[in-house]
Amino acid sequence: MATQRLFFALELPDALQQQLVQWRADCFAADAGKPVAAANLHLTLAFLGEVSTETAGQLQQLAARILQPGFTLDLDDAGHWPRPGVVWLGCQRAPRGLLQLANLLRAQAARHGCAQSTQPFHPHITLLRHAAQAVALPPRGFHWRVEVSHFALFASSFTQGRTRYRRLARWPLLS
Ligand code: 2AM
Repeated sequence: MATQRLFFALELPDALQQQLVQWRADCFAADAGKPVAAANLHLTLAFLGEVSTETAGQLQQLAARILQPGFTLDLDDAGHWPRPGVVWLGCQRAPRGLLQLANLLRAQAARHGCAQSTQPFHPHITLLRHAAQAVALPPRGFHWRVEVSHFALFASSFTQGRTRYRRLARWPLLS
């Protein structure tokens, strides 16, 4: 049966992706980790893994029925998780709307057989991968504000040594 590797996520505006890439280049050592391409910077809400076309269709139908408010993301926190080797950008205080949306999508995914991490959800944008050694983080004081009005479903593929994300569908949040 055909499967695709899927995840629900928040997109970032193109201009913000460019700003983050510039900030990352200014603030992190060149050997700190492997930079995520600008177009791939996103915030995952729920990772589904390899999913059949049928399950993907069911989860898309449920996503289309979600009535959740939009919210404001304040990106003002950064950290390093040595074990997965991830340097991330996140929020000191995650908005309630973000947590509600992610919890709902994660619960629907779990009910459709997509195993969810037992770790608490920590919203983040991965900036660098393969960052296993200690990383000097930029001092607090950075801040980007994002008005979130949509969420989306992405397919992930790895071809010719590159990770690509393709948006399959996008749904509005309530204004
Ligand atoms: P990460 O950036 O912290 O690695 C696509 O792989 C997206 O799904 C990434 O944002 C990734 O988060 C997230 N994700 C969550 N759980 C995952 C898993 N078990 N395997 C791969 N990606 C996962």
